[in-house]
Amino acid sequence: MKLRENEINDHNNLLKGSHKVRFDFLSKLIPESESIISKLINFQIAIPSWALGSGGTRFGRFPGGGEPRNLEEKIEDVGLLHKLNCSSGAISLHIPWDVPKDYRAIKNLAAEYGLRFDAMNSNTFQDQEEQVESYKFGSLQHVNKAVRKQAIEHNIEVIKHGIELGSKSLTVWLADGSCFPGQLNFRKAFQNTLESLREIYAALPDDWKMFVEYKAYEPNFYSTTVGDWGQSLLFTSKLGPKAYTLVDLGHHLPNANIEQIVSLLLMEGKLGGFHFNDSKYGDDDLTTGSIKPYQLFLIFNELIDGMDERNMNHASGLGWMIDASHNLKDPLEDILQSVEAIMIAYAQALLIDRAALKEAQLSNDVTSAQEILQNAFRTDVRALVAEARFRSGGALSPLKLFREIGVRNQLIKERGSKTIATGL
Ligand code: AOS
Ligand code: ZN
Ligand code: ZN
Ligand code: ZN
Repeated sequence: MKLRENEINDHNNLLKGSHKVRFDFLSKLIPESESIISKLINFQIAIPSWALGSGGTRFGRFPGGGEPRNLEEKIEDVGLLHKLNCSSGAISLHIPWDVPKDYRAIKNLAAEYGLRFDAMNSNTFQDQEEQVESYKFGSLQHVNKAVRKQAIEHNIEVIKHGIELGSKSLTVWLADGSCFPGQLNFRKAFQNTLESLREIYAALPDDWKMFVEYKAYEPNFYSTTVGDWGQSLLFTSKLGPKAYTLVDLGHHLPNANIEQIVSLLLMEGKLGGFHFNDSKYGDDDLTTGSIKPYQLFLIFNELIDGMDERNMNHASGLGWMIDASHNLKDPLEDILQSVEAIMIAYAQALLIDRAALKEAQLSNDVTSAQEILQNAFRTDVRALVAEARFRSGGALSPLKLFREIGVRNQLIKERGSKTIATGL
């Protein structure tokens, strides 16, 4: 579905008055508001193709209807989100769920919506129908060379699709690991994985990056071969300068200090990017910022601190992606909320008085350091984020407009109520 000509304008005209009151107040409080707005305008977040439909739990799936039935409709959905918030200008594809039939047509369609292709994702965590070897006991780590070869070839295939579409990176997430002590020789599993990754790395074009995503557990519950940032960093360091570690916020053991991990990876020049989401217990893939907004803010604090003058947009080479799965909410509404939460955290982190924070750190003034961070975090910056969106031609309240015009009902009318997007 497409928005009608004046839909955003009409919506904005209704909200403009009250928005202006809040924005004027805020811009008086924040002298650097103009520079923050221009940074927000430039910041884009990639939407994963697999988050456009409802996910599921191990126990059930409750699709809401109108889900995209193919790659074209997925691009259409992200295009709609981007029209509404002007901050979702990229899509991250997954092979084999999103194999393009006609590269040129897909590229043109994405361009029409102002979308670029972020990291390509390979899938060696499931067996596909036509597949010869099984990944039941792992893929790149497998004891059997034939299985490893199949998984390597799949990844190279994914790179090829990505080259055709203009993507510049491959994300490798492995489900490899073991469920019971004794099942696996850890060192052999690591070495096999490294050797396999090396072959994939060798197929990367010069201007490409490989992101190695880590995850503490699940689907394997005893050991995971790329289980934490240490293991990922070990792989990416051995692989070379085109390999980076990817941080999915839900992939840590409980209470891990993710902002510290981010700061050190950045320091080492090995931070590849993010899969933004939120979690209470594990890889919950909940809406970004729905559980731990302060953590998200602290991550952005480290990013701004560590990236100095480097622009925090796609030109930085970092992958700013969402990885989510929705069991209850409308997936598109959920993504709008996630993008909003990321923009808010970024804007709040831009408010931090860095000179004062440095001063407090150097004088061991713990109380002031906390005050400085929390002053920024407790500032309601929503009017700044809305202003950035407004200036880019987006909706002052994307979620409100999404509901006002009944997007979901229109999608159900167009696509049917029983559609289930390919994905998790
Ligand atoms: C799995 O837990 C990882 O987060 C993956 O990044 C992602 O969910 C997957 O590649 C999508 O299928
Ligand atoms: Zn992920
Ligand atoms: Zn995950
Ligand atoms: Zn996740």
